[in-house]
Amino acid sequence: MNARYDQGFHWIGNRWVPGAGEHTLPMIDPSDGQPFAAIARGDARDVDAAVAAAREAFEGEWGRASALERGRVLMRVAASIQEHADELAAIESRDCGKPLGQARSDALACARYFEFYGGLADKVGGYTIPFQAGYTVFAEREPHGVTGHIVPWNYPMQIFGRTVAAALAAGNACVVKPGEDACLSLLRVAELAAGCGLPAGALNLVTGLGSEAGSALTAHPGIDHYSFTGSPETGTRVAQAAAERHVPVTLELGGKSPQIVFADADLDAALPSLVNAIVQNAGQTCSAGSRLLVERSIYEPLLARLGKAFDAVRVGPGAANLACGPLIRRSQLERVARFVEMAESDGLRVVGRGSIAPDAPAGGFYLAPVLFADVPADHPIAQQEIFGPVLAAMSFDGEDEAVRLANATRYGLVAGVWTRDGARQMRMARRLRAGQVFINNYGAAGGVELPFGGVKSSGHGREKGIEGLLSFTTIKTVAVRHG
Ligand code: TXE
Repeated sequence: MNARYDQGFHWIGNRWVPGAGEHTLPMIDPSDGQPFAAIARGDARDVDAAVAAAREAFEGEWGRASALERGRVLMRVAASIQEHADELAAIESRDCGKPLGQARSDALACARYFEFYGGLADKVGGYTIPFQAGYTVFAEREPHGVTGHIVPWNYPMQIFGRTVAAALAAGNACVVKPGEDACLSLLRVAELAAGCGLPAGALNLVTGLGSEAGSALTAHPGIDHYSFTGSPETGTRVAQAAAERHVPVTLELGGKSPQIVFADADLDAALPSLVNAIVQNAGQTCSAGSRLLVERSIYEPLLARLGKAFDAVRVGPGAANLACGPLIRRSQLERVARFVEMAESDGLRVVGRGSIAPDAPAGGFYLAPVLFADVPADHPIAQQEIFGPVLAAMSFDGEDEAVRLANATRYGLVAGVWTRDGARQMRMARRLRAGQVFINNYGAAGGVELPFGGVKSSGHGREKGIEGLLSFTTIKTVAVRHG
């Protein structure tokens, strides 16, 4: 069969499989609003087939593979993704609208996850436990079995890499429901993985809508663990469905992350990072630095510099590789535009605004990045995850107020602190309620090795780093009485 990743097929048991329902969904290019490819519109029957294939792999060749063998396969997958980075970047850039350079970084990050977890596969073990005389007791790490992965559209390759590579390294077989707005790169990566010797059924992708394929996956009795990245509302539904069967869930639900700048900070170092943290991927980043808290004595001078930097941001099609691309879909553009209009009609001060390149196609989902100043802490643009290039700035006096403002949202994913004062760095790190705190940097260049996840409505459980692999294992205690 001459089927390919962009022609409306699922990937099940290392084969392109048409959807049981014979329906497809058009893929829309965010840069011009035009359909350019199709994915299968999966339903419960497709999910059934994928779970059955995964179960067979888990009980068969993949489940029996040694940790060393699993690691070697994943390392080959990493090399293959790296070799195909340009091709994958082109797919991802068109699918998501992200600038080509960002898409290439995402492909390399995906490769790095496979490399990291491939290397880790045979290095994470259990332990023995001192117990009563005549016993030997050990705790062994086991895979959950068949893991369900619900991946969004904003960073398909990165989020797929960080959950799927970790799950496979731990010995699970995976069923992935990627985001319906952007998922073509993942179908291609799955095909590449098969070419690297990943056995049939170890990795399956069922495409389609969240309300159809997604909810069929969360209701399926054959799934032993879920990882979900997306909105808190959908995360709640996923967790509720999993709770019906007492299946563990890892949830990464986004944020409203603060960047906190003290008067003693190295502003030359901070400035590009403050802009990039909200403009990257058009602000559609779970860890976007979407709130800016600035110590009062440098508030106006810093805003003046930032305003100029925002003014200089150009927005255009992914292929043009400007600083900022379009938003993912028309409804997301409308949602972000509503926040901007609300802030403007509430009289919030605009300090800087980028511009859309004059030759950007008319049908694309473009929005110029904008910096608002003097935003009240309880304003919706300071509280809600906008998921667009909108930065809300406010001033503070002293550490206590900075901490209070920083912690005053429902989220707690990431926080950034800019200060030269070492003791303050440590105090702030302790007091901020977030899963990651970055001091004098933001995001640590992706940080494949660094445990990542949230507190409060940002979710629970950890991905990335060694913790990410542990999330895909469970402990079995074996007590041997030998006298
Ligand atoms: O998210 P959803 P949407 C946030 C961001 C954004 C908002 C809405 O604020 O503006 O969410 O985006 C699948 N059962 N984030 O609507 O619905 C869906 O198909 C099972 C933050 O795209 O959470 C997709 O694969 N699955 C975020 C995934 O869930 C379901 C990334 C995410 O979709 C489902 C994305 C269901 N009933 C959005 N309904 C982050 N943390 O980075 C949907 N899905």
